[in-house]
Amino acid sequence: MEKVISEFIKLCSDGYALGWHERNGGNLSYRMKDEDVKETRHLMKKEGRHYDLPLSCSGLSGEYFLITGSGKYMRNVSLAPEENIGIIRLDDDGKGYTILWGLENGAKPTSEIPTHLLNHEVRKKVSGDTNRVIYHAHPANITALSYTIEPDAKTLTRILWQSETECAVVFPEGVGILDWMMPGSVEIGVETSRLIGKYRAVVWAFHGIFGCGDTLDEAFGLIHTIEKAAEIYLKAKSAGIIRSIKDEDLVSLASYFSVNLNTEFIEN
Ligand code: 2HA
Ligand code: ZN
Repeated sequence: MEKVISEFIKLCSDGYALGWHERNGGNLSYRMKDEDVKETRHLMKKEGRHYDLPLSCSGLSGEYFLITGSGKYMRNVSLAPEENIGIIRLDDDGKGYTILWGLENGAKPTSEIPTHLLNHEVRKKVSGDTNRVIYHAHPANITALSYTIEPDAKTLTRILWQSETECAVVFPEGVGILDWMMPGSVEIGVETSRLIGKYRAVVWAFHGIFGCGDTLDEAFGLIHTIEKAAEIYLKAKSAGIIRSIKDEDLVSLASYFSVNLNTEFIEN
């Protein structure tokens, strides 16, 4: 199996193993590098099925993506990659795409393709072309936590920073949160992409989380860290929290590890 495809499959299996992908929950996309396209070119059809998009992503025209399929189960990706994931190429005008490999038997890319593409478009720009991964998962703890707070990035970020010492270093910019919206819609994609320019992870209240990264490891590690912190918070909260990491400790951590802490979320 081509390296880029096997790394993509590994993330799908890892997320499933952690319980983040019940049924067809969650989805993943990877914006391919030239070398990835070269490595997989022999698998691609000259002409494939073409579909129009419900939006226009001119910032991604001509880009190739590895992407999970709509209605497909993450647990099945490693068993039959060509049925559950695929390679698509965005049209030169960014208004449609062609399936060049995989997604066999008439399958289509994930229903969350609006959010994936709009997020890629924003992250490609703000990262200076280094961001390649957009990942959506349904981890239980971060989703449960979204029932306990108002949908406010400062409230959410402070809880997470205080719940595990590494958090302020792993996501010093904080974590965004969107109130409930219709999944799969262009509107939720537009709103998520507005936040993902500032935060690399955005919680969808009562649903799950979107995260991004330059590499599959980075995107997965980010979600994993957030989910672990949410788990610790919920456990500590049910046991009874009597003290926590201080704001001055968060500031010292950021300085020690040379990261740019979002001081809007620091209290004093
Ligand atoms: O792919 O996770 O948000 C199923 C979903 C929709
Ligand atoms: Zn979802």
